[in-house]
Amino acid sequence: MKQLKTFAFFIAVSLTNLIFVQSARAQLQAIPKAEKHRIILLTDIGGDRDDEQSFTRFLMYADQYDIEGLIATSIRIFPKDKHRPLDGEPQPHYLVNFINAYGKVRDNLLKHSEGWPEPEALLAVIRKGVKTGRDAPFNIRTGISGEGSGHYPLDQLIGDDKDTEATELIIKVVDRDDPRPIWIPIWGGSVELAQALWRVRNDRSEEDLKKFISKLRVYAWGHQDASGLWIQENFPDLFYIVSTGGILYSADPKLHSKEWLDTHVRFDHGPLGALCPIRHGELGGADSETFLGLIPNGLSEMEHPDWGGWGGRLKKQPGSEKQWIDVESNLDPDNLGHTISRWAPHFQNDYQARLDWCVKEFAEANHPPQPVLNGDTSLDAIEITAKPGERIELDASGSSDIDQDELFYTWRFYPEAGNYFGWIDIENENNKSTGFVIPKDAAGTTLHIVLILTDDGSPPLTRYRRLVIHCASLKE
Ligand SMILES: [Ca+2]
Ligand SMILES: [Ca+2]
Repeated sequence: MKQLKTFAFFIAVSLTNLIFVQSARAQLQAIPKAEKHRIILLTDIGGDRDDEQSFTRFLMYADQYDIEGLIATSIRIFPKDKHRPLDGEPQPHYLVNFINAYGKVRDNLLKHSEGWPEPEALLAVIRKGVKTGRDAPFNIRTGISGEGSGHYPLDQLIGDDKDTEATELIIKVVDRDDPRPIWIPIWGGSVELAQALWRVRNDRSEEDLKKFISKLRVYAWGHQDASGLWIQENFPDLFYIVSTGGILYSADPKLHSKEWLDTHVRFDHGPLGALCPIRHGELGGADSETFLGLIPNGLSEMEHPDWGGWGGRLKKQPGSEKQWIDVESNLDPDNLGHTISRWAPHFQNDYQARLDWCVKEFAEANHPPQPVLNGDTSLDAIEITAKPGERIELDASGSSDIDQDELFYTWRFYPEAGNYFGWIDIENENNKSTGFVIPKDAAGTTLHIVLILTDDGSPPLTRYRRLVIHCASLKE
């Protein structure tokens, strides 16, 4: 009887624990599937350590988007680098190694948020691209090769008998019955995308090609072989960003030093962080700009590359409605990437917290706050129309933090994202609720106001909300 009682007690305690764990789980933050961005990544990982640094960060946000393809593309041939293969062969085993390390920390990540994919699901979408012979000086901004070929001639890479497992995956994923577009961050060359587009244009009607293209959103770090320019010339209606910034370009060097990387990523943060290499003595991560904007944070709206956010701020290529380039590229070529690195204190803290999630319990780590804008709890931008002279109310009541941290509010006019050239004075910009009056001379312009919500956890974490105000012209 005593044994039975003990057993009953054990069952009761176990059930209580189970219920407690489940209710704690139910509160964990999760991005609804319909709001996640779909991604096929093209990376020349194995050729440049930047891709390994960026892939570490990419996996640390695997709960924030749907990864539907991971394509290892041709590495660049560096004749002087004795540590790397020299023939340009793609290196998919790097992807495997990083995903296996991710698999070892996934159980702990699941204590902090929901939606982390099984490592097997990621391994299943790895594909190998084609060797392109990238070896010569190449103008990453214009896509025009310098001396030498820069790659094998394009007709040796694109055409009727050039399909690969990688190009077939791209087509299959785009054809999938899912209304969401597919984002394609490109960290090296783009031949696999070019061949997929060639195949669809060759085999399908003009209407079906249009439909296919309308689902794609490309964000390339530079033109790293001749196929990028070929794609832009042959498919001018394709949404295509080319940027050559760096995410930490103008950031405080302390945020990307070897010491930062060693302290917050490489040591004592589990096997995935331990795989992240040092590059040129620090954390680079230029390729990371191609996906930072896809992390839902209330600021970035990558369907509007000119709005600015963690993915940078871009402008339309002159003469194009669909192709985007860096804002500063013609004005100040030395300051590329500032539109991203202005947010570096926020996204570096965010990355640091996620590395903590690999090894710490929920109560020992920080988690981002959840902002509310004028009663709206989503992370979407709110767009309204208002008249000059009208008062706009700004209210972050209901904003919360899953760790019960104290919250700090900053309301900021974001002039670069709109087209009003005056200034907006927001009253008491650090109050939870405030407002401002639309100036008379803002008639016909668009204003962007951003709520920056930061908690007092360690490290402090930030989320945002954006209010876009279309000011009516005075005649209306
Ligand atoms: Ca790369
Ligand atoms: Ca928090």
